[in-house]
Amino acid sequence: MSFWGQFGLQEGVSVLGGEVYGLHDYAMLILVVVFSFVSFSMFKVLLGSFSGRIYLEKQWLEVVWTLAPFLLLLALGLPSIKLLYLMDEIDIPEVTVKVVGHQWYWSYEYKDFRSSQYSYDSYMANDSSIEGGSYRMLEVDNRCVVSCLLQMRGLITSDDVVHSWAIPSASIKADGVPGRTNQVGLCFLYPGVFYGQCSELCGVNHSFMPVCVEAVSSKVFSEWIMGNHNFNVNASSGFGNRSRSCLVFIGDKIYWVFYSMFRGTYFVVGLYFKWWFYLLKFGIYWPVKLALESTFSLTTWALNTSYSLVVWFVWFLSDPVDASTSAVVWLGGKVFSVIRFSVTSPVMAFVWLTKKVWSLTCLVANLPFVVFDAWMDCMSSFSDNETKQWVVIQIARSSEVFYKAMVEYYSKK
Ligand SMILES: [Cu+2]
Repeated sequence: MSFWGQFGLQEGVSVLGGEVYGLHDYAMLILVVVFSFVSFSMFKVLLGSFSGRIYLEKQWLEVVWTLAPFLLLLALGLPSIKLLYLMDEIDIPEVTVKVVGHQWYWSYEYKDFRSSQYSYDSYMANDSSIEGGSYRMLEVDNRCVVSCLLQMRGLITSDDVVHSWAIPSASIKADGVPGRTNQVGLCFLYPGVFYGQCSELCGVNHSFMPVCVEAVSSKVFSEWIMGNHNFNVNASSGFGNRSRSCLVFIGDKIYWVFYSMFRGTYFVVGLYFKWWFYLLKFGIYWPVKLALESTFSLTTWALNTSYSLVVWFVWFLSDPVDASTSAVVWLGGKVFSVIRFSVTSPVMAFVWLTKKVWSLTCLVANLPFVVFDAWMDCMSSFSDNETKQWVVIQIARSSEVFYKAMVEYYSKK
């Protein structure tokens, strides 16, 4: 540990890594509070007089020291369990990379594409081959390439003994067991190179089989994967050896020109209408509506009240007796009108009072639920909604880029 930044976990670089990082901070917060309270109590007891004549029995104290640990355990346990299940859940992955542990290297296989495969071995890089900026004993000759912000899945298995594929910054640690497959989600938030090591004692060279993942954009990734695949296309599959006549080729070109023109016009017209729609909606409609609805009544009320107060204060300065008398009479009038209301129409007054009491009771009764609800809500995830929205949008965009590249590639075959 050379820097303060290495005191906690490594910063989360994947969707789940970020969540785990948040859970760690959240748990630490509770831990610090508990530790402070317990150490304070211990010092208090040790430095005290060792006599407890006052606290012989206290019901509310027993309730508190039963409920508080229960709530703390709930606060620690619930988000942790939720995250545990989330980490196991992998939504339909676009690409799968199979990770196979060997004594003592890793190999990566990409086999998601039709009749095609691509695999390679990844050995630790020699000290002599390491350039400035890379890490000794962590760098490899062939990195595992993944796409950032794309739903990817890692299937981890082993060829000989139990290994463990681990990348701490992405909160990934999955055992590679011979004859079994473990699955992890790989959804890195940004491009970069992320390091890890085999985390299961697997023999003499256990320390010398690092994990090195290079996350690239989905465009670069799709180009890389298409460029490297060894396509075993057979003639019957419909791909490949398709000869096209010149006429079909010209027809395709004409179709493409008309289609592009149509798409372009559609886009421009759509943009024009959208422009006016959003201008009217957010530029005129909403500001006017908000100004009229929420601020008008409040502003007039506040202005009226402050104006009358200022007038009264000026009056008070010039003629204190008169102003005070008038204020007392005004207040008396208010009180009198309340009394008169309850005396002349007791049923109405009773109904009004009951309504008020009922609504206040409801508010007080609902408060614990509201607080609990808000608490559960903030515990359920450690990244804010804007971040989540951004991630979802970026994943959708990356998937689109990836699919387009794939469709383009196959249409050329
Ligand atoms: Cu190993």
